Amino acid sequence: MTKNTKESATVLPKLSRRTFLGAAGATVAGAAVPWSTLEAEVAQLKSEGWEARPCACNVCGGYCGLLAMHKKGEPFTPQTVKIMPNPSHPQRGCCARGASAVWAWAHPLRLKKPMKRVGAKGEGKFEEISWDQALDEIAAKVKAICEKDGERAVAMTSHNFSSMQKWFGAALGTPNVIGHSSTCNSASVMGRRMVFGKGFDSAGKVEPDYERVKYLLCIGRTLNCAMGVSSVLARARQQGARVLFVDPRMPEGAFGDAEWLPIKPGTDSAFIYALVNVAIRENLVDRAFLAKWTNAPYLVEKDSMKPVTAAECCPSATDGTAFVVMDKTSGELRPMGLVKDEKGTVTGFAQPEGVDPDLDFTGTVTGPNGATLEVETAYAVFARTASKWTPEEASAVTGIPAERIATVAREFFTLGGVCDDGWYSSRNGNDNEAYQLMSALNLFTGSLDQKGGFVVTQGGGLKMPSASSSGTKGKGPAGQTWEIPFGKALDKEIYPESSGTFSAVFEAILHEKPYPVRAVFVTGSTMFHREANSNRMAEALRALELLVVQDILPHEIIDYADYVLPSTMFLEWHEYAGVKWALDGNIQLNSAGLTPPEGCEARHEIWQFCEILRRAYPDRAADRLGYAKECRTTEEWKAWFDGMTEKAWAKFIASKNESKPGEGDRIAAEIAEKGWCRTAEKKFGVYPYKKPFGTPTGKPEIVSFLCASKYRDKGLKGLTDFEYPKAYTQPKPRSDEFFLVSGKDSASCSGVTIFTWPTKFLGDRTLWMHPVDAERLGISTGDMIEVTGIDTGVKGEARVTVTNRVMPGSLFSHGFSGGVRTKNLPPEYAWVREGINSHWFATGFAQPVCGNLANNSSVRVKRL
Ligand SMILES: Nc1nc2c(c(=O)[nH]1)N[C@H]1C(S)=C(S)[C@@H](COP(=O)(O)OP(=O)(O)OC[C@H]3O[C@@H](n4cnc5c(=O)[nH]c(N)nc54)[C@H](O)[C@@H]3O)O[C@H]1N2
Ligand SMILES: Nc1nc2c(c(=O)[nH]1)N[C@H]1C(S)=C(S)[C@@H](COP(=O)(O)OP(=O)(O)OC[C@H]3O[C@@H](n4cnc5c(=O)[nH]c(N)nc54)[C@H](O)[C@@H]3O)O[C@H]1N2
Ligand code: SF4
Ligand SMILES: [Mo]
Repeated sequence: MTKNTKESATVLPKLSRRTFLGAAGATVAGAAVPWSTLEAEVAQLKSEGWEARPCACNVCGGYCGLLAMHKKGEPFTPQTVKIMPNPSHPQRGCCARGASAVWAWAHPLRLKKPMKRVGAKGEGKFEEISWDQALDEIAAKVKAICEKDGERAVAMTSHNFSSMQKWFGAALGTPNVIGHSSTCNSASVMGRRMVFGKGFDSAGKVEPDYERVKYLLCIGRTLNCAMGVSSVLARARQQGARVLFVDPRMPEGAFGDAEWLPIKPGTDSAFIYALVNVAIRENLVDRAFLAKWTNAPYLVEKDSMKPVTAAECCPSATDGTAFVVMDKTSGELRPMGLVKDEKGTVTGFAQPEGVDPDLDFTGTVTGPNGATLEVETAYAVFARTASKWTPEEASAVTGIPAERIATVAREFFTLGGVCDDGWYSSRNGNDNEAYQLMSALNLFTGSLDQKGGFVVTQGGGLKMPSASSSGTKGKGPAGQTWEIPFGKALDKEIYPESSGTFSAVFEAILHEKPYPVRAVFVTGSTMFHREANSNRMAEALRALELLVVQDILPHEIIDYADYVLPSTMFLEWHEYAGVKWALDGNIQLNSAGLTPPEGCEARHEIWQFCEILRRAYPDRAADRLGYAKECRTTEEWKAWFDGMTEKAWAKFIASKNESKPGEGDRIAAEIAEKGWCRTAEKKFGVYPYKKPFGTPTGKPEIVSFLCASKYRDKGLKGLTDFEYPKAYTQPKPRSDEFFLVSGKDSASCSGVTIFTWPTKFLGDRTLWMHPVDAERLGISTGDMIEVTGIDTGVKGEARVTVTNRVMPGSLFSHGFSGGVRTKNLPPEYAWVREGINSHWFATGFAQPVCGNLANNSSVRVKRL
């Protein structure tokens, strides 16, 4: 244990830029793995009688390409199965969690048999029961609940398994299959929706061109945890690309040649406005691009930002719904409309030739009936907001020195910067606005859909049999359709743009608002390490009539379950899928070929769902899913389910052959050979130049017309000035109060690996504190502190690591390390209880309109 010196208290780590890649940190260095050596290793193993089976890793849900090497003829054991990155794959899995998937598969704690709760809820006492008993009892309870309160009283949630849950939820007839997004990416989804529109808002749809980027700005985006992107980015770094992480803690990716800029939590908007402030003042923004290809010159009403339409001021326009610009050439207003096909789908732009839109117009326009409107351009709104945020003003809020902000702005704009549009974004309750700005920043540089810029990805174009729902329509694997009486999920009634706010279900359970929920199915989600405000969740779980958990390991959530169903994992599945993080469109095969280990009666989740539905409502299982009789054995199930998959695959291949002779055969051969295949090459320069985006204007928007038209009175404006987070009380600076922030690292910290040895030895269950704070409070590395939520009063204890990898005034904890309170655990796993779970202290605040949660909080600490 070392005492901190005054020097270490004030000096932040010095990071040299542009050193050799060899100096780059953890996973980014992973990218320096010589892939040819790996190819040679695979070839060598094959020559020794190993077979290479492709799989798509689902440990964090990224679907990176792996190879499961298996010694032919040997039973599957951790010794006879090696998990390796698939060397040729466009998104090669190269992180420690993927590699440890076999440990999770054969884990001593792997759930082996169905279990029924015998103790009190939360007590973690169970008896093992047969599959028949579990499925019959669950089916009977589901039926009773549906008869009493309707199908919508059954809700479901998961991390990555919504498509599995729809086999039950949609077929049963509940709209309440509600995912995890509000604790993960719903603010970044909403940010993209505001700027690029629907269809361009999911993770991976618009991306930095990581392979060619010259200057990448990552604001609260660590990359090194996420999805093999870092191995692609490493190629750009080898060419001298600069990477800058703006984060209250220094992520692993910022080792080596990248830079770290510590920022006070919740102040990202002020930082981004300041970058634009400098760029506008120094004439660095691409005004020509903004004027031609964004909604920047479009007129909006002053104050409300409501978009002005042709009907209001362009009497000659044929389309009254068109938006309006001031044409500099003619000095007149001109309509900017859209071309739509018979179905109403936007296919292009309808705007007069030769218009030169004025970016800066502000003034009064007169409507057909003589009424006048005070208007300005969207650009004027943005520029005015940004004008307040001089580097000095932003510095006072963000804690970043003003001169650094100015330098970053200049570098970003002159070196062809791209701002990552982010992913995990559930932090401070002002995140929608910050993520809107992260995407919008890329419009000011004009790099949209250009090589090395911010681009639209291609997509693989594969559809497999599934059950799904859209509005009030359910759809089955063979095209069956049915009515779902309540089309809208309950979170959407409260948060209209939600992409999954499960905390709304807690309210429905506890207060029957907007209506009661009595049963919940949790498929593969730790819940307690996912959802902010653990006490509120525990209270809701206790109030349920039925909680069913389908998992592979005994997480804290199972302690509250009435039934626990041992489930399969990706190494045991057979499926075709897309590749998430690549510019080209690709398809891959996930088929490691493993079966559950000896003594484990795990069954496929969709089988479990089909069986519960068949036992409760045999007609719905038969009519909607084509599941008329029980697939009793795993073999029968595989014949039915995998058979359906293979039939759909054969149809896909045939259709490809039909559209281009030989194309389907090429795809089939490449999948068989290497486990993945490119189906569409990325074409640059398409959006918005040749095809419109999904926004109201069809162009990327610097002021969101969706929000300005629909949500300005509901809490989300077209553009929002920086506001301090409402989710928690601001901690007092230089006191015993802190922001508590969290995130991930590359070695561990996903719920899947919580109980594995790498997490025991590499997982960090301490709280990071900056040396200046530690010195003021007399705390040293290894000391135990008490942590109290300022807004929740909840208490916890953790050891401290004193490090200047976190900024003064903030504490950092790893999201999935520590604070696991599962009762049902042998003593040798007691280490998982060490430390805190940051969700204990969080308020559970959800943003209006998109329902994004704040996982950050503020806490008070005391040395014990
Ligand atoms: N090891 C590991 N890797 C994973 C996962 C995992 O569980 N474990 N999960 C996967 C999933 S589901 C996701 S969504 C991706 C997410 O991957 P990323 O989107 O790259 O995000 P995180 O790694 O969560 O990092 C979030 C960062 O935000 C910082 N932060 C917190 N508050 C603020 C703030 O107010 N402002 C700023 N600027 N920064 C802030 C945190 O310190 C943290 O470093 O990772 C994936 N990869
Ligand atoms: N403090 C803090 N909280 C966070 C985050 C953070 O950075 N900090 N990150 C947030 C983010 S981005 C996300 S996405 C959420 C994720 O939080 P979770 O939804 O909990 O997701 P995972 O951590 O992936 O946990 C996966 C769960 O599925 C189980 N499982 C694994 N494979 C299978 C399978 O094949 N079948 C079944 N049935 N079960 C399986 C695992 O045992 C585990 O219980 O957490 C959020 N919470
Ligand atoms: S980043 Fe790691 S854990 Fe996530 S999918 Fe890729 S290999 Fe698996
Ligand atoms: Mo996530």
